[in-house]
Amino acid sequence: MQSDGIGRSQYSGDVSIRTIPEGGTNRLQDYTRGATAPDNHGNYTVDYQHYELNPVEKRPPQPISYYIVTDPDNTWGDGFIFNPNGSSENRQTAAVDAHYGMMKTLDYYSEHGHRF
Ligand SMILES: [Ca+2]
Repeated sequence: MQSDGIGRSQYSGDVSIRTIPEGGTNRLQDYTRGATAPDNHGNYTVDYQHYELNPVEKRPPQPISYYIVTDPDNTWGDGFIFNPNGSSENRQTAAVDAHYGMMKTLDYYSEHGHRF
């Protein structure tokens, strides 16, 4: 399954973003661009905020856990400047910019003869 969400980005205004519905919510995952492995179905955007440091290699920090950004109503972010202490909606705004930037970057390379 697939869907198109509304992203309220900080840098590009309101944009259409590709998402995948799953389990009553939506994953910030593009079903048309990027990875094609059977369990991936396209590139996704993750939040590393709550990563844990690998105890053996604390320099540089190595993210060892993350979660894919999800949203129940498929409208993402608040469009305001990112605030690290902001609301979950505001955190989504940063994810929208990352996800939309990935979409546009892959489109650029595709249009210029590169394949991904
Ligand atoms: Ca929402």
